[in-house]
This record gives sequence, C-alpha cells and structure tokens, in this order.
Amino acid sequence: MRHIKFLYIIFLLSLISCGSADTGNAAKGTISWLPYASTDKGQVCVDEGISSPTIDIACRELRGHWDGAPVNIHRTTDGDAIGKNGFAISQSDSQVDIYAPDDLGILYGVYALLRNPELGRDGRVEESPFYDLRLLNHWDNLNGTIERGYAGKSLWKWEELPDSVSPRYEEYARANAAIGINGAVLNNVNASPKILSEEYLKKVAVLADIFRPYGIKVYLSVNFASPMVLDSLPTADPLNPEVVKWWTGKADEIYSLIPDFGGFLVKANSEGQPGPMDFGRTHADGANMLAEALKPHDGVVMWRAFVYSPADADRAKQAYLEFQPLDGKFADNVIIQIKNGPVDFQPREPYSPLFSAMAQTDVMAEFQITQEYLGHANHLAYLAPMWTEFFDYVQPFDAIAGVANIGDDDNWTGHPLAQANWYAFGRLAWNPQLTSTQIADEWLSMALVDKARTPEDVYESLLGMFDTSREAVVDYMMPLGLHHLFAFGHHYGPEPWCDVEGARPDWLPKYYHRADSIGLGFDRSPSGSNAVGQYPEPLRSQLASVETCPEEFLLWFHHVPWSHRMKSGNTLWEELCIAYQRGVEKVEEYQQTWEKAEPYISPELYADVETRLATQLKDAKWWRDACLQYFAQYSKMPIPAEIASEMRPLEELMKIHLPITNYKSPTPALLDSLR
Ligand code: BDP
Repeated sequence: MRHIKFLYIIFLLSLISCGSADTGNAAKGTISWLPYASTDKGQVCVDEGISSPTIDIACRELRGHWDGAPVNIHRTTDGDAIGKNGFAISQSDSQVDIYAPDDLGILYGVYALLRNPELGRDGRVEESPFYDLRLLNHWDNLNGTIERGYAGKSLWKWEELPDSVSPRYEEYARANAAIGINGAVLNNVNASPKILSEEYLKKVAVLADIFRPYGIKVYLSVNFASPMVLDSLPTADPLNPEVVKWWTGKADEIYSLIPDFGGFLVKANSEGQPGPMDFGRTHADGANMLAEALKPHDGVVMWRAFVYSPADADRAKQAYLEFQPLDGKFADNVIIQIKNGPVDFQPREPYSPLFSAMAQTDVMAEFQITQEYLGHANHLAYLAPMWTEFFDYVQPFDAIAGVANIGDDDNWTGHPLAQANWYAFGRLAWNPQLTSTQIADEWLSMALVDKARTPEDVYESLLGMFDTSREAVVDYMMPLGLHHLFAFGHHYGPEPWCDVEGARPDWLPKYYHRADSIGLGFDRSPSGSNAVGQYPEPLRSQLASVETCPEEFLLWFHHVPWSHRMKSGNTLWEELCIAYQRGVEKVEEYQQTWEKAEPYISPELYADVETRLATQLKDAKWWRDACLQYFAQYSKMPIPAEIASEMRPLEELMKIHLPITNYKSPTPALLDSLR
C-alpha cells in the first residue's frame, strides 16, 4: 500500500514536471529566448512625443507578454551617460522605468526586461552594446542551399519575394533584436553577381523593410566581378573609371530602394573568387573603390582577410603577410573582417595575429556559429567557450560577425540545442565580458528547463554539459593543437591519411599534422615556418618554445617528439591517447546527464537530442579510432589496451567515404550504413 502511495506521488510529481517541461521553448520549434506566453495585460506608459514603429514593437511586446508592474518608457536627454542604443532599467513593486537615448535602446531594454523580469529590481541597471556592428553572415545561396548550413534550406524564399512574405522574416528580426544583433548579410560570401540585379534588389528591399523597425540593417555580399557579369563591362579593375562609375551607380540604386542599407561584404581573391589582384591592384585599391561608392550613403565595406594560396608560405601566415603591409591604406569606412583563427574555424585555433597588426585600420572578428568543423548539426558543441577564449587574447576591434547556423528547419538551427550558439553570439556581441557559463545559464533556464522545478544537481549537470561540450569536441577530434584532420571536402569525419590526387596540399590533413617517425605537429617556431613571429611579445616568445607554449596549442606551433614529456608527466603519445579517450567519455557522460534530465524536458526535444547524442558518440569513437591508429603507425607506441580493445580496425575505417555535400549533415542512417 505504502508502495502504491509512493508511486502515486511519483505520478503526481511527473505531471508537474511535464507541465514544466512544456515551458522549454527549445521544444516548440520557436525561438527559445523570445516571450510567447501571452498575458495581454502588460501596462505601458510612454513619455509624450515618443513614437515610431520601433516603439510600437516595444509596446506590443510588453502589452502582450509582460505581467509585472506597469512600465514607464522614457527618452533620456543628451546629458545622460547611457551609450547609443543602450538602456537603463529600474523597478520597484509598483513600477518599472526604462530609459534610453533612442528608440532602439528602448526596444533592447524591453527585451532585456522580458528575458529577465527581475532586471533593475536591486538597483538601476545600465547597459549599452560593446560593438557598434553586431552582424550575422548568412552563407545562403540564391538557389536556396546554404553553404555549410545544416538546418535546412535558406530562410529567404527568393523565388517568392517580393510578392509573398514569410512570417518567419519578422520572427527572425524579433529573435535578433531580442539579443541585440543589428545587421544581417543576407547572402553567401561566395556571392552570385545576381544579388545586385534590379530584380533581386527589390526582393532585398522587402526584407529590409521588415527588419528596419527591429533595428536590423541589411548588407549584401558582393562579387567583385559584378560589373563584368551583370553589365558586360570589359573589366572590373577598381581603378578603371567605367568600373568606378558602375559601382557608384549601383550604390545609388541600392540606396534609392533601401535608404539605410548597411554595406558590402567582400570575399576577394580567395578560393577562386575574383578580386582586384586579378587586375594587378591591391586589396586596398578594391576596398577603397567600393567604400567611395558607399560613402555618401554612410555605408561600410567589410573586406575579408580570408586569403591563402597553395604555393605560398605556411597557410596560417598568409592573411597577415597579405594584409599587414596594407595597414593604414584603407578608407575609413572599410573594415577588415578577420576569422578568429589564422586557418579556418577549427575546433581550436590560436587567435589570428592579424588582429594585433592593424593599428591604423578598423578590424572586425568573424566567428562561425554554424558548426562546419564541429560535427555539423549532429554534435552538441556550445561555442561560447571558444569565443570567450578568443576574447581573452583580443578585443581591440570595432565590429563582430558570426556565420549563421540558421535555416528553414522548424527548430531554426538543426540541432535544437544549437539555438544556444545563435543566442550566445548575440549576447557576446553585446557584451564580450559575459562568461560562457552565465550565457549557458540564461539560455538553459529560458529554453530548456524550468530552473525552479529542476533539481539543482540535474541543472548543474546540464550546465556542465554545455560548458565542456566544445572542449569535448576538441578532445575527440583534434586535441593539443592538431587541426584540419578532416576528410576532404565535407569537413565532417576524420581522414588524417587523406590524399587526393591533384588536390591542393593545404586542403589535405597531412599538410597540417606532419606525422613522422620523430613526432607530430606543424613546426611554426622560429626554426620552422616562424608563424610565431607574427605575434607580439611576450606572447611570441611564449609560443616559440615547446616548454612554454600552452599545451592546447602545442601541435599547432611545434613538431613535438612522440616521447616528449608533457606537464602531466605523460609522454605526448600517452597524452594524445588520454585526450581522445576523454572526449569519448565526455559524450558518454552527456548521455547520462541527458537521461537524468528527461523528466524535466519535453518528450519530443528529449528524443531528438538523445538520437543526436548517440550519433555524436559513434562519431567521437570514429575520430578516436581513426586518429590514434593512424598516428600509432608513426609513433610505434601502444594504444592503451582498454581503448584498443574496442576499436574498429584502421583498414575498415579507411574505407568509409561520406558523399561530399557542403550543405547538410550526414544523417544517422547514412552514417550507420557506411561504417
Ligand atoms: C571555409 C568554408 C568555405 C567558405 C570559406 C570562406 O569551407 O565553404 O566559403 O571558408 O569563409 O571555411 O570563405
């Protein structure tokens, strides 16, 4: 009887927790940080004289979703110290006051309050954005595919625009405004010239109209050869007067349709894209010509520094070699957009030394939110720790961009927990001082579980899972500074042995790992490629020596003997085995964490992530087995028996060839059929 009573109580508790499970926004295919529950009773009072479409949105959000004390909205005067687009909030039991110098600041204040209804209760809270430009870069093609996108097709339905408008456009704007993102580059950096045609600009203008009241400006990636392709000019030489005239006219046309157009993003002379160097000119010549065309309209040019060519020096050095000599030669509305690391969005890279070498030029960081190199939409990898690690080294730039992980999937991001990465990017662009744990805590309690009803140990485990997940990916894919061990083309699975006849050497893993009988890693010390020489002192000296180089970057900067003693006392080889195994065990731990959290998470979301974690575990083992057995051929050292016993033989692993596609994750069924 007692037993039955106990079960009954458990049953009642589970009903309560089901209720709480439904509160997790991530479960509903909605934007996890937006308010949806409708109160329709929020009371708002706006100071006289304040009115605009942006304020209308702010009021609508409050009326619809706020159920606290009445909110008063005030415009501050010039003397007030609140920064542009910032806000201050204070609240008591009887009222809430939001102050801001401009409409957008008010909207941001409203979203901050809705996210955290207690904001300003213990005293006035004041915030303003750290970076002026906080942009998403969409690598969306005009045919609807997304380069390195793993969440379905493009949100932008070009074939339906301008006549038909998806409700998701406004939801997208709302999602971004709620975390402070204020710009979107709509199309792929490998840009089709067609985006600048009149037909497409009219479509773009419709999106810009929808985004405008949310404070989001539209930008476009442009193809440097557009004048040749669209209007048959014989050249795209940036110093040719006809070319200059073409771009000036194009800019005027764009601004007549989109008066607040943000500007251009340009990938030039990189991976086959056209650029000024095709005409014997420099990056500065090209960027400045475009900047001149946009200048009268206050537009900017974001010129990417992602350049490398097979014949030249160490790939990690090339952006610096090409751009550093141009420091000071760019117009003041040009910003050089630099990927966080010197190679290409690997799970871990040191920061790109170009950030500390462009004192007279505006520079911005490019992060990748989409997980091109971190397991696509199949793996849980919370990326805030990667970005805060970058901020530990660099912060001196003016703007920030993230390559979006958004598509038209119901849940927007493929992996439902990957919405946390979109969220984290926005939060860090707003305030790079936030910690990754703080942001994970915000997201988990809004999106996944009801914190108040989730046992502390369960909640802490979920938080721990988020916080360690990127490091786990590093461990099971490429620990200790290893990088680019990917299969050719799709960047998903391990192929440290990969050799493709005729392929560029710098697209092949051997270029990066350099395994031989002596050791492992790329010698970038002064006796090697001397990439360390591009870093400022004292970091340069620290990186230059095997003894002082942080171990997480060791094989990035050094070719290290297999028997080298690590700080732990283990040899390099032993440490490598430990790291790969640790990564696998972490994923096993996440499966347990997830299981423990089941009663507090909606069933649909639970099942989805459970399946993805199972794939992630198989992938982690695939990586471990492939890399350790491949490297063991060089180290001639044993893999610990407990790991070796469960490994799939290398010959079998070498037969796995995923079909190459760069715009979707391999499905579990496909992976299972191939391995
Ligand atoms: C690499 C991607 C490629 C992009 C390129 C870029 O593999 O698809 O076009 O970067 O950033 O990471 O331009």
